[in-house]
Amino acid sequence: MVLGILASASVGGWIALRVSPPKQGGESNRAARVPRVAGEASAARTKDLPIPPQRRIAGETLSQPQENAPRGEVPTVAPKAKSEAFRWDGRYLSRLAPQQIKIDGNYEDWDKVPALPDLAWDVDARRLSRGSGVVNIPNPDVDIRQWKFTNDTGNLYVYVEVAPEGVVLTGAPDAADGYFLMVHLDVDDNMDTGFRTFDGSLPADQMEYTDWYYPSNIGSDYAFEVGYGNPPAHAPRRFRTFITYWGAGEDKLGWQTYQGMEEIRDDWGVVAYKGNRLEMGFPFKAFGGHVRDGAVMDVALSVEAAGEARGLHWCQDSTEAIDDYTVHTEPAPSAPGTAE
Ligand SMILES: [Ca+2]
Ligand SMILES: [Ca+2]
Ligand SMILES: [Ca+2]
Ligand SMILES: [Ca+2]
Repeated sequence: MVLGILASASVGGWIALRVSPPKQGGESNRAARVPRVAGEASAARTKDLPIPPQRRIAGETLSQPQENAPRGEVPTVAPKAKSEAFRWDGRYLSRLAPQQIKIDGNYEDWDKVPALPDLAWDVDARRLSRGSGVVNIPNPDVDIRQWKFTNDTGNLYVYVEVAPEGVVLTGAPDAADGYFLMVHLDVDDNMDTGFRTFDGSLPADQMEYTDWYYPSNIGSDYAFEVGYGNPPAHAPRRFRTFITYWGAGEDKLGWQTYQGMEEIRDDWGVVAYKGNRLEMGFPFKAFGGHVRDGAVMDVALSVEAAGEARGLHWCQDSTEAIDDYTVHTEPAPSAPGTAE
């Protein structure tokens, strides 16, 4: 079985990419017009980058809240772990749904969804210094600056903007690099099921990646993703959308370490991207019935890359979490913006 993204005719510098229909029926023949970025990526190599001073955070400060994390206009609630500065109030955010989003590379349809900001130049390569703190890597392709999250009557949507000088999905679709953009979903609102996207307190045999997606701290049962790997760690090397699952099997939720990850569904998502911005959607039905009207979830975003296109190391940036996002497929009577 090979489901892939099939490149078709190039029209006026845009490549129309058709995402193969999902195997189990559902959304079919959805096509996203996805712009060519390979040329832009190679033009934005290291030599012209404004490199900020390297920033190191001592190991003991890892568990401290980042007091200066930008919160934006969405109300926040208290953090659930010391590593977090805050959590965005998902119930406020989800009252703005459903929204009408089209995955087409135009972003005006996101205007009514408030942005969730992220620190500038906070990309880290913790695996270079595991146990001794954060090593910051100035990779603008990975440096999330703001994101948005919403749903309509049958799909989850994310909008992502990295640093202005960055290129999202650097080098796609014929990547000489590795790049993954993942939206972590704690679909049962339970930290004890799924994979802890950040937990520095776990024992050593469970540590692999548990300090990687700092500061996000949710029990991620699924992630919906776009990306491509750099072999041999991630084979085959191809551009794809997919769903990662941490659970007991067959969409049953359970506790897993990162090593319990399975990539279970290819090409259910639709993505459009250009320059430093991206929008992506995945249907509820791709999540084993756990995402539906009324479902309460915690949500966080991570972007990671091998950094080879920049002459840098593998690094990641993650966001603070959205707390208790509640899927609404009908407009709330008192939703902001609906009252006249
Ligand atoms: Ca759009
Ligand atoms: Ca950032
Ligand atoms: Ca969970
Ligand atoms: Ca961050």
